[in-house]
Amino acid sequence: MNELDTLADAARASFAQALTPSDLENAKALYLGKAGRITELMKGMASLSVDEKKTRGAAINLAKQAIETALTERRQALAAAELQAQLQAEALDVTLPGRQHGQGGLHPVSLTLERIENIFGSMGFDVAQGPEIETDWFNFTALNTPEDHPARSMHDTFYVEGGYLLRTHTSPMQIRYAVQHVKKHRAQLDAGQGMPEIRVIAPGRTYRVDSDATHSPMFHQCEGLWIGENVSFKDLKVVFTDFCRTFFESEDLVLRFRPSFFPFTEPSAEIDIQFQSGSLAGRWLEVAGSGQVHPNVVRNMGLDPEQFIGFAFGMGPDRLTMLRYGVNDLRLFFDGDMRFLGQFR
Ligand code: 2NL
Repeated sequence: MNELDTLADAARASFAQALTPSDLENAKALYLGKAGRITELMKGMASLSVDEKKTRGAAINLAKQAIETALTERRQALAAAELQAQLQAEALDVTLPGRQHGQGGLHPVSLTLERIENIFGSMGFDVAQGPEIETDWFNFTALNTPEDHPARSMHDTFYVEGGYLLRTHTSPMQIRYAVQHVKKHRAQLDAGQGMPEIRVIAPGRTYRVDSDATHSPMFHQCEGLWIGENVSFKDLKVVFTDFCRTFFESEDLVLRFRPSFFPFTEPSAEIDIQFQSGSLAGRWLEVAGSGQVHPNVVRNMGLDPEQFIGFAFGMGPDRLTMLRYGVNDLRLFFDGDMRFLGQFR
């Protein structure tokens, strides 16, 4: 083997040893660079005759071409290996199951509120929503609740900075709604033309200092109010009976109005229901408080209690949800455990 073949072999061997493109470029410089072996051999031809230069030059060129071919092949091999490694690293298993986007759903209490709103909506009730941080006036005073009433104590009500409190029921929103309604029809009222009836429900979050299996410091309430010139307890019975039978999808559901007391109504009644079939059959279950709106409260709405009369009721959507779905611990609704909450859709 002549020295040029040996040189080409050596180049091939050193290219083969290069494992990265930059190693390969360093190896190339040794053979094909400005100060490389081929250049050196070319320079060595200076003292040769013209004929000798021809043969020697051709031989060196052959060796150079062989080295260049080896270089190109090695470059391609390294690039292919690099691509292969990258493909391997970024391999996708197209047979893996896709990521599931779980279907969302409404909270069970939201489902109940939606049902309540739809049922009362179909009976001509507006739905009013408003502040959860209230003033003493709207939460207590306007509702005929005396200064020394236990509900106003710090043991029952959360007070916040600035003399405000967290509403303990949604009735303040009904007072706000009634006041707006009356303001809107003031001129009509003053002209002795009356006004459209007030028919509204106020669903939403309410707060009390209380926490056990059946009480949560945050709970829901839905109050209802119907005020007009000729609205009676009979209307309350019809409306609430209709509501309960539709809500519980039970036409033979029986209601009982049991005398009670609330500062904002007189007379007042607790409303109990009794299922005639199913696991709850035969038991009286308390579902709401109600009554004829107290004259002082009618006055605080800006109306004359001699002319306007009506009824109000208040119920707990959390408890209605427990009854409807047979849940026995209220806290399950507010713990945020998806294994529980995911069962309602
Ligand atoms: C209960 C008791 C009740 C009312 C709420 C009310 C609202 C206005 C005027 C008069 Cl604006 N009354 N609300 C009346 C009677 C009872 O709720 O036990 N709720 C769960």
